[in-house]
Amino acid sequence: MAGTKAEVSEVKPVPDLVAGTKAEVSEVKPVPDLVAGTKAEVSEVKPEPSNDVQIIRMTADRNGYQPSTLYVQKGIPVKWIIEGKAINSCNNEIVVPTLQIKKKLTKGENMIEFTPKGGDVTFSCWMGMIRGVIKVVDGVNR
Ligand SMILES: [Cu+2]
Repeated sequence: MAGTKAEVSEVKPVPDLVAGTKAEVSEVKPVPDLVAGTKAEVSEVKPEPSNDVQIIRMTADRNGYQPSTLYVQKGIPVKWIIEGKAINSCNNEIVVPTLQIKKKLTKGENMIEFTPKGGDVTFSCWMGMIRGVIKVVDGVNR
């Protein structure tokens, strides 16, 4: 009956845990459920997804406008919230040529609303010293 090897397969070799040879084992992290309302502070760069509006946040402080590169999805209205953390003589007015906007910034939240039609939206302080760009992309789920 060739039954002599019945129990052999229960003895499994233990892989050597030689230092440095373990690879990729610990990289599998559980993906948190995206239950509505539980997402918090994930990224300042990508908009919070929504069917009818996308919100991007940026701060103005003594380092300039941060982040200086933001992403929005084409065709969906944007609420661009600029948190005035430290307003000074440099950052106190933002200029967005493609939107024909010049906006004085104040401490606290400032908001610019627009709908990206395609083409990146560059901006700067009124002096042109500190600069940034809103990249308009077809899809932000990257
Ligand atoms: Cu400036």
